[in-house]
Amino acid sequence: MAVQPAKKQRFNALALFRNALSYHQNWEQQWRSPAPLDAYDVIIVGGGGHGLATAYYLAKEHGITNIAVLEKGWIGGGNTGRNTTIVRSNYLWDESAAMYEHAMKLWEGLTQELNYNVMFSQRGVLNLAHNMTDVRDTQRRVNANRLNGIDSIYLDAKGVKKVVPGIDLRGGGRYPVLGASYQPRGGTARHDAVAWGYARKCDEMGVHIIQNCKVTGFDIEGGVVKGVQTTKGRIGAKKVGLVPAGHSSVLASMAGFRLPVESHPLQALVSEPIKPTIHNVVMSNAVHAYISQSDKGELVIGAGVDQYISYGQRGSQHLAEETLVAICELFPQYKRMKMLRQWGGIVDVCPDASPILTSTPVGNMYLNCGWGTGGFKATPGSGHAFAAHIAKGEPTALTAPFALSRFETGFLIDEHGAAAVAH
Ligand code: FAD
Ligand code: PYC
Repeated sequence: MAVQPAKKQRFNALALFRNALSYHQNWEQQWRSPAPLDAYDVIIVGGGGHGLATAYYLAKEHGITNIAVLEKGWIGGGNTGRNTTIVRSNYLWDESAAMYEHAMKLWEGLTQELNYNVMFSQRGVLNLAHNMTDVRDTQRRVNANRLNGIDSIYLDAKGVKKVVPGIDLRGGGRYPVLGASYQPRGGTARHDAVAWGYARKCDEMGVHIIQNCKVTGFDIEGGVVKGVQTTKGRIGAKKVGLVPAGHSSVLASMAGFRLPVESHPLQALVSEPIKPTIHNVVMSNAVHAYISQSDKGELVIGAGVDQYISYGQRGSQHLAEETLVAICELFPQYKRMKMLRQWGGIVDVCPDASPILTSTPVGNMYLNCGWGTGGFKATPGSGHAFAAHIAKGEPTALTAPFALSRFETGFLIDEHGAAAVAH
């Protein structure tokens, strides 16, 4: 089928009508599927949100358009399409606040930037506190957020009830709600639209998106990367950016270095759809559960990570059960709801629960990984910052604190508290 440049695609009512009558047979592709060239200026490995965003900002802000994004499956089919879409920037340390708030500001204009509705919904995110230690930790984090100009508020129990009327503050006796951090600008976005929006813009600027193309090795000469081996053959590259989420240690090992990451399954579930009942995102680290409601009406519920290491994209049954029991203690009205679907993704977690954005021991090879349970919210900021790092060939103010060397120097950025998902 002839491939149209995505640039020509414009929304108009007539096109909608015509496509409806033709049963969508003539819909133009949003991005092309080109055969790989012999070589590119930059190859990005991993066609998730972070990889596509990196390619987009490389093209848009650094004028590098001779780029291929290589994806072993289909774009957005990894954690981008498996996450529970929570976006917030209320992290403890200055380095993280800078990165996640940078992302938040980009989220706030992303639909316009991409001309693609990513359904960013700033419905507010609460992180509950269930005991005095939680309360003190939460207040400390709220204070740190405010010093960084982030819209974080501490709510006492009455304040929580006002924002989330459906919550049972007794928490079934096990998890009484004493307070919460509240970020009104936090919320949710449509995860796969983020991948599609970036992909369409990348295509418009000439970036090649190559799906079903697994990277199986690297050509390294004199300590400098020269190309990648793939299931579609060898492809040369001046620079390579690795953005493989749950497979970062696999790719690092192909390139001959080791990472301090562990790969864990993380699961989520959705219920049958119901009318709107919960209007914000409620998370509890202590309970190991969080909940929001999708625009389709499904309750979107997530758990903590499975403690074992695995590449199986599914979560274990006992965690799902514990999570649902805890959710029903906080929201007893959901006890008779039926769950429709359950799935998992593999998250690469660093010892300090912060990501790695770094140059690597291999020349011209760069790595962006380790976002663990919380990278979706960072997608635009991570792509933007990583693109600048790759273009300049050296750390930027945003990426420097997240270098691999921090595990040697000890300058860790401990965000286990703010991660808000047990791991
Ligand atoms: P991915 O979309 O996984 O992209 C990486 C891509 O690399 C994949 O498509 C993969 O196929 C590809 N790849 C890997 N190896 C190769 C290779 N050898 N060759 C070619 N391609 C390769 N974060 C939040 O902020 N909020 C949330 O609410 C949230 N909920 C989550 C819920 C679940 C159940 C899970 C699993 C994760 C959740 N996360 C959340 C985390 C978030 O999804 C990830 O941190 C983020 O999506 C990672 O982004 P990515 O785009 O890099 O990943
Ligand atoms: O980091 O906010 C988060 C998150 C929510 C669900 C999974 N991760």
